[in-house]
Amino acid sequence: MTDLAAVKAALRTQSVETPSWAYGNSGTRFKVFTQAGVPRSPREKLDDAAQVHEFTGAAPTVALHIPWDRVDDYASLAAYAQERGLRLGTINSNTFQDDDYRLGSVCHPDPAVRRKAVGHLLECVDIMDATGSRDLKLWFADGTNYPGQDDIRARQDRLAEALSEVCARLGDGQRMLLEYKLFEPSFYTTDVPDWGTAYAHCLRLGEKAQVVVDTGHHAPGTNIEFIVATLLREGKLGGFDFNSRFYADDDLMAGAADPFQLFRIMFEVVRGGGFGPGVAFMLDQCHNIEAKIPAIIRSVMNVQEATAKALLVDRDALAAAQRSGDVLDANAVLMDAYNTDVRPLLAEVREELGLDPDPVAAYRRSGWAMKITEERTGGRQSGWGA
Ligand code: LRH
Ligand code: MN
Ligand code: MN
Repeated sequence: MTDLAAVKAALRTQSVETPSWAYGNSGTRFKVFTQAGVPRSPREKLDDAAQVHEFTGAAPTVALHIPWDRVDDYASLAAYAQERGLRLGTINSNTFQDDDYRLGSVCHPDPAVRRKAVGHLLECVDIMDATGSRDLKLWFADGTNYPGQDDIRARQDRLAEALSEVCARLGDGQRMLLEYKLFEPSFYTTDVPDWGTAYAHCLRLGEKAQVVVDTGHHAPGTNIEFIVATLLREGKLGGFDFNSRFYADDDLMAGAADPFQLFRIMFEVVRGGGFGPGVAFMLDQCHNIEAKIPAIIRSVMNVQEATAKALLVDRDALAAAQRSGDVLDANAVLMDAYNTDVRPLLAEVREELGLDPDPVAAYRRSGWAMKITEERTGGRQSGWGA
């Protein structure tokens, strides 16, 4: 039997970080569709993020991407966030939108380019000091397009050197989250293509370095929950970039393409003791054709629904079925939880927190969409294709 009060208590503690870039215009490499009322500055992105938090009660932090969210005074941006009931969250570095990085950034064959890239990463740590952020999230577009283009192994050595310099700069309580991605924008080799490579680097770097799993960064059919279970077992799962994919790195709403996969991932998180402050739940997605703020609210709710189902799994019954080798029963215990309609439970949790049980409807009624459409003109791109 699952203890419903404990499930509700756990759900009340869950928070999902939203990415600043999800509030801006974005698109594919074919077209960016601009929308009316999108933010023109980091402060306006925070205004929108505050709406997501107001209606979900579960999105108190906002991830920044540097230089997309570059400002003169990060402490005052943090104060602005705080006035809106938010905190600035993970700082995401960007070493992929500069002409100098054609052949890579921290893995580039030229030490001068590597120095520039490391300089940017160190600047990101300075920003963390000013914003009070705990996590630095590193994703590298580094790789090669053609066999023989560069020395695969030397590139790993350069990467290790850069990471250890940045790791050494981290203060107490700060962490480095290393993100992997199968391919793209490089097509032949990618310098951090998979969890094994990220894990190997993080293991050498020590306690402050953890792996981040972006759910859109795997080959089709990859068993992501196995990766999650393994990383948790090794104490190396730092967090998630949640989003959905059908084909490549689609960055669709979390839980939209495959809610069952999100449930299986969340079950391994719960099972592996990862439901706590050590594992960051973040969204990393873009909204190219749908309205952005309600899509982000929906994504937060999708993560909550997957979590609620994971928490509802009758772990004693599951263990008993597993012990007795009853394959069908064991599977049925898991499926019972997955097939439970948790929406009424989450509505109750929201009402107990003084929130509207239906965050999307409440947002729509609020008039915020109309207000920003009237007040904001000339909205910015998220950074993608900028
Ligand atoms: C790369 C990525 C990484 C970036 C973000 C904008 O595909 O997932 O996390 O920082 O997208
Ligand atoms: Mn990501
Ligand atoms: Mn991605």
